[in-house]
Amino acid sequence: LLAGAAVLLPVLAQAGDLTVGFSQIGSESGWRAAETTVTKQQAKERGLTLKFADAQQKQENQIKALRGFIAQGVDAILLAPVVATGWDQVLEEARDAEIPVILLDRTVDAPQELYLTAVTSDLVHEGAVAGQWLVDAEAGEDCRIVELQGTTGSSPALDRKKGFEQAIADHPNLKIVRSQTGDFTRSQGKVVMESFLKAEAPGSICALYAHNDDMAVGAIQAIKEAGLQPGKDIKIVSIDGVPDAHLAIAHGEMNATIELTPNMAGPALDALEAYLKDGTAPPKWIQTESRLFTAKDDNMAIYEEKKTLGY
Ligand code: GZL
Repeated sequence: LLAGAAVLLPVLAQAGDLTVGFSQIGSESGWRAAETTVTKQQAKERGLTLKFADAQQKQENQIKALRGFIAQGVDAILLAPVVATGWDQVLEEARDAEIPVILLDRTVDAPQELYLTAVTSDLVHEGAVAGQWLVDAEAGEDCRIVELQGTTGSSPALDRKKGFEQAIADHPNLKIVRSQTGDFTRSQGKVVMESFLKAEAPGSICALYAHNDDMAVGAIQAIKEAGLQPGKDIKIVSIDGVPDAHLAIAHGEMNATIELTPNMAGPALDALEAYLKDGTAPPKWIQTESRLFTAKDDNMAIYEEKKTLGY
């Protein structure tokens, strides 16, 4: 019995002993809130101690949080980087302290050796799927598009724009006539959509491409207040697959969304535990899957199921 305990305890203790610092961007969108919920659940299930820091979407707060985690001597750091640049210095400090950093849902323009792995979707592909959906929906008809971009300088805003533009490049009937950041929030999505509607001749906007559902939901409000029918007068394609996007599609007020899983922490913590256990180095990119949802799907059933997941 004693021999058995001698073997089991160190393994159990190892999992239970781990302390992981998590620098989260904020709670700017329903998807972000779900990612936080799932990450806390994943840590709890694994017996990890998670130190959580909300940066209210400010990079300086994330850098401060990372320095705090380093000073505390955490075993590892999870970082959802609000923007892509400005991380080299603090990531070097983590490396010098031999604390592995794993990126969640966004990437950074820093040398790959400064982080263990990045767990993200293929953000360019998401933009391309959105663009291809509109190419198919318009089938050659002229369509003037407005675009609500995500947070300026963030990898999803850069890559989702790039993918969408690549997908429509060979279709001159599709043209982006206005493009501005709504910072991934409902409130800003509404404000910027109002400005688009005021700036453009009535009835001249054919479609909205929003880099996330929260901005699309805000824009839907603005479109209704302008006396137009979202999903019909203005087609709407977006990304995340939050419950309210499925509800809007079920009501005919939105046309398509590309699902982003909120569970980035599962693959991240699997890779971390393997690395800490026996030095197994994960690939620098662990890709999560994306899936297109349209009116053809049972959006009410998906809404009911997803709204229990902490969005
Ligand atoms: C994308 C992620 C984005 C979500 C938004 O990977 O970083 O951030 O699409 C969130 O909802 O604000």
